[in-house]
Amino acid sequence: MNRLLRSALGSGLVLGMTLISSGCTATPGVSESPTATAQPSGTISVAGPTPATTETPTRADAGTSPAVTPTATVAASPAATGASAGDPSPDAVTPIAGPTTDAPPETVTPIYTYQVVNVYPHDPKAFTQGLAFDEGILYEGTGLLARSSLRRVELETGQVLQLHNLPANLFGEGVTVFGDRIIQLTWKSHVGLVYDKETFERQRDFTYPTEGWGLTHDGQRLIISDGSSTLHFLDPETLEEIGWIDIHDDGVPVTRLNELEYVQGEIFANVWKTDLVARIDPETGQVVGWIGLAGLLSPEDRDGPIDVLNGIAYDPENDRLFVTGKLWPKLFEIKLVPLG
Ligand SMILES: [Ca+2]
Repeated sequence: MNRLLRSALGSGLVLGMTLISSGCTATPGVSESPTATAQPSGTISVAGPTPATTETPTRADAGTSPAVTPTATVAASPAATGASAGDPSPDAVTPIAGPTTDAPPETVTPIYTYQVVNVYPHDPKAFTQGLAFDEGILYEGTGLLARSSLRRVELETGQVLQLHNLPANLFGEGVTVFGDRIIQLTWKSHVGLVYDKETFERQRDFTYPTEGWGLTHDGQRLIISDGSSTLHFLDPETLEEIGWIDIHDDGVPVTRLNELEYVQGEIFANVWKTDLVARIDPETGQVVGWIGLAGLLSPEDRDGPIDVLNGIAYDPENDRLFVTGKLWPKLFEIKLVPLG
């Protein structure tokens, strides 16, 4: 484990806050006002690599410690970050609590780091909440009130080829392309939007009871995250819920699942406020791997008001995986590299 951790840290994979040792330099963040919702005791929480110094933990599970701590990248985090549900408020900026020197837990879940294959420009004003790739084109949903949009984006240039602005009262979230339709969630409005893929004409709305965070599909079902450890499955035609699954690592719930992407039979989910992506078996809900994406942005890239990692898209035809973040100036094509 220690060898794995050292290797991970050395390669830019920065681990959960209870795993971060003195080798990690904290980057001060900005405080936010979490819209905290109590989480069940014993849930896993993961902290990212750019710790803030001003956030006050408010989690209901503070002080508890799950019996099983699952991966080298994820630690039960008694002093975990503050907000445990709800996406960032419009003025939220890069979050995360600081490192500790707690001893790392044991784990058996595989860890991956990354190799950058290509770097593309990304609109630094895009508060990315959803990302998808279809037939050579990126589709991106952005958030924030009065700034939310649906975009068709040229990968190579980052140029916005088509833009649909959401009504000012809707906070856009996850996006997926299903056939000739694009579907977009909203954060707290309980309203999903269905568009014609070509014209961006808003064809219909639908409702769901939870918050809306990430969205993808497996060809048969839409898959929605709501900020908890639960993923919901929707019928793509009726847009009604047909099932759900709880996501865990060795039995410990993994919360704050955010942007989603279905990749070769797995669901990839980035965990809000971290640089971690969970690889999830959709049949069992088990996390089968953790991807550490710390270090994608250079210090110069971080000069701007960048926010957290958020945005995974997959090109199945060419086996290309893309990631970006909220207000990030770059979008990365990466390949996964197993650690250990
Ligand atoms: Ca996605």
